[in-house]
Amino acid sequence: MKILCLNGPNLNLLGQREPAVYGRTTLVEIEASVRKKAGDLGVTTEFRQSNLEGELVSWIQEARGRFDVIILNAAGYTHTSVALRDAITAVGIPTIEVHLSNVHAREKFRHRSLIAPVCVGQIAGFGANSYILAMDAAVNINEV
Ligand code: CA2
Repeated sequence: MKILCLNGPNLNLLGQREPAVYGRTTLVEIEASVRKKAGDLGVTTEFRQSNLEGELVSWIQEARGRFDVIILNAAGYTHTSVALRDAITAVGIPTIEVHLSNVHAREKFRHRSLIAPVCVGQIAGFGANSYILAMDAAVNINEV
């Protein structure tokens, strides 16, 4: 199984700003823990981050035929992006929505996710561990 883990805007700042909301773990450290988990599960993973909506759309499109599951923290684009939602629908790759914070316990505008209806499910509120939980969900995706 090949898992593509995509991260949206500003997640490159993790660990440097707003530790009270997002914790002190950096994205590089999250990538390392996802890689270790992939090794433990016997799957391969690719981990990317972009601040550009179009680049995320292109990566989702290019995943067709190359990846079995997408783990996506679309960050701020979660709440705004019709383009990301359309890309997920177009490629038909099972996608798991991930958030570090519990978006439903935060500002109202974060309660709405445009991508949630086209994802298999959402994991939110477990900090960096949300990604590890998503890896477990990914390897069992055919059981859903
Ligand atoms: O909780 C999450 O994972 C979010 O996807 C993070 C996004 C936010 O817009 C979503 O509502 C929930 C924000 C990512 C920005 O991360 C920062 C990290 C450090 C400093 C500032 C922003």
